[in-house]
Amino acid sequence: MDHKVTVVGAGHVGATTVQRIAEAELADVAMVDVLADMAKGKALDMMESAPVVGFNSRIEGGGDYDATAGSDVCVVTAGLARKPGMSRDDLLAKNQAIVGGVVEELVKRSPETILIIVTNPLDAMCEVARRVSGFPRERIFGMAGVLDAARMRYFIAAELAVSVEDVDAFVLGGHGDTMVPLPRYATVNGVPLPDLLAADRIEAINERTRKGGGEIVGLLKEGSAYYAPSAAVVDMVAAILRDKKKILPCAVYLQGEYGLRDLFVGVPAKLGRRGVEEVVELELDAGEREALERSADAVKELVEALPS
Ligand code: TXD
Repeated sequence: MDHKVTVVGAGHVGATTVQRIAEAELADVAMVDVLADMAKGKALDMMESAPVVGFNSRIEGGGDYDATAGSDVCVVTAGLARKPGMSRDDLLAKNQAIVGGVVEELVKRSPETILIIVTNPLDAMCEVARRVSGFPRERIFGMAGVLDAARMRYFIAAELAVSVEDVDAFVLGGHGDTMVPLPRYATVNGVPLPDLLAADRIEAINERTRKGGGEIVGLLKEGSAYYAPSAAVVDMVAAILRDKKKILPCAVYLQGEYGLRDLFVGVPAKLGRRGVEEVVELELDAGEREALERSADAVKELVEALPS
């Protein structure tokens, strides 16, 4: 393959991401986990599916970071997942140590890579990775908005009984209960959502979107969502490797956009071969702006809780 992607964490999100990348023949993949044999076993199992599924990507699994050298993109999913009743924020300290250590190993071997952070609490883990890597914001950002928007798109499509392919939506802000669904910018085949659905139904969709992660956690009992999260990661990886210039909501280190500075917050970003090539500033009304500021405050609080 022309490209190489590393995925750290061979758990639910990581392994499913690797499977999706390989099956789409986007790149060869190195899959690393502290549980080295588990990563090796999953990689071998996936390679044994290749003759049947018909893909030529190579997958190498294990615990050794040398296999990650020269990666175009590195995806960090290593960490602990939420358990029922546990907030994303409870994960802060534990995952800070894990993500910091992982990023250090990755950037040593792939100094030019693009880092996509997935581990929760997402926005704070992006900051941990930024500090450790010293990367410019073009090459370090987080996955959350594509997932949150995908959930919103699905809920809209189900409510209106239309194809998911016809539905677009944006969700801004931090990846937590304060995220900001933007129904004004949601469309069904170009028609704005508020023209199609009553305000109380829209608010119900917003609320279900905000609580989308928790809904899955509550049902699974153990672990958290991974099919939609891995699909969202692969959307971003494909946009980068194929230089699509696709506009996707990502957690980006803002430098004055949306009136926010030195903070990772979910905003629409143009993804291409250089990573985040542009931050797209949507016009927000007073209520949306206030919600985004509240969400940014929640991220700031978490980041300030990080021991430096
Ligand atoms: O929208 C989003 N950003 C998210 C985030 C959507 C879904 C999941 N989200 C978060 O991703 C979740 O809250 C977790 O923090 C991560 C990974 O979730 P996943 O469901 O994949 O968790 P698993 O199955 O427990 O997998 C984590 C793996 C597991 O195999 C551990 O052995 C490994 O991480 N792990 C490590 N690998 C390498 N190095 C270190 N230090 C390490 N520590 C744990």
